[in-house]
Amino acid sequence: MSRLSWPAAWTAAGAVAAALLAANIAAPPVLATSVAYAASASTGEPTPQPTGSPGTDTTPPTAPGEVRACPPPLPTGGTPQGVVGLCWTASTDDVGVTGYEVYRLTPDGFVKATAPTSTVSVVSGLTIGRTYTFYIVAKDAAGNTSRPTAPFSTSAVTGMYVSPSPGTGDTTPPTRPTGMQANCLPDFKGTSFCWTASTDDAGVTGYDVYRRTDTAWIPVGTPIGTHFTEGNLVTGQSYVYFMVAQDAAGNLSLPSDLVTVTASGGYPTYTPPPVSCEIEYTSWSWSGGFSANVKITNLGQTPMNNWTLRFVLPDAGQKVASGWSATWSQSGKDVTAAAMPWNSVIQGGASLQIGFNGTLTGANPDPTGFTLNGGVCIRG
Ligand SMILES: [Ca+2]
Ligand SMILES: [Ca+2]
Repeated sequence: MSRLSWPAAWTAAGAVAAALLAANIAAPPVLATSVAYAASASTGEPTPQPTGSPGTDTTPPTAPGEVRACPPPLPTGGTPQGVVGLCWTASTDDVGVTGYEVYRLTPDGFVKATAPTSTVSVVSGLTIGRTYTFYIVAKDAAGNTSRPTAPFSTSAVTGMYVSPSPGTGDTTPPTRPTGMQANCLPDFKGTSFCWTASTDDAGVTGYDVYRRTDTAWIPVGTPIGTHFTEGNLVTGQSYVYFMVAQDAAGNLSLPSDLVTVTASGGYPTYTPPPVSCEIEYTSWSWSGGFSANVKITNLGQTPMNNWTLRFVLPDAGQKVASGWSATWSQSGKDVTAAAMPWNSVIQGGASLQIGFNGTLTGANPDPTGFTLNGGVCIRG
């Protein structure tokens, strides 16, 4: 990242950046202890409760846009620590944006890293060269929180203050989870998705899955395998997730692509497979009577058992008198031909022929449609 990409604000805001860093140092550095993570994670969704007077402004700001890395100025002395500079496009609000909150992904979830009032932020206390993932929300005076940005990842660069020594041991994160596949477990009531396993030099210990809410990315599961499910959702509603892989040393991978999953209703009601059949209907008539041959073809791959053919004879004067190769019956204009014991199975791709003789009082139109075991057949 070129320093040319620093916002002009950095130059003017050098003192601000220093103050931000100082504030971050005065507070426990975000990498200080896992206890701090746990304490933050235990609060659940990391969105503070609204503090404004309710009922006045209930419209949240728009989500911040175009998050990018804005490396802060190089240190002028001392032992450097890792810092990340972030910039983004300002949110808008019906009343006014009062500030932003930057959340950093940790092995125990997202923790609030900074709460700047401008569209730049420095997150300090990081390890130089390691990649960190963030999201940002905007706030208004009434405490409304915008939707979170998509996860944004960038490497910590050399900053300006002394930091704790970098970690030792395994510092190589797992590879990024890929191959996100939504609704891969369709029988599950709720959402499901699958992915391709990450790899790691020491071993992937699991995954952390996050779901987007109106105001945050919240942790929703820590699967060990390569699929995730979540119940207690609104059937038919879409949910957006991403995930990271973790190793035993707490190294986090880059975030996966976002995956949008529609919550399913679970075990679907059984719907019989569509009947795949073709009918050739051939008839000839004479004064007061007619005959018809019906060729039934099973277009499917599997045998059709105990078939029943139904069709409608359009003219009220068309009456079935006698038939062959099926048990024939008629009710009004509705004609049914049921399988005989000896031809009750139509193998996949096979055909059989049935037929009948009838009486006429007028015209002899062909039936307009046929069903076989309830499924509509095509006309041959
Ligand atoms: Ca507002
Ligand atoms: Ca590793």
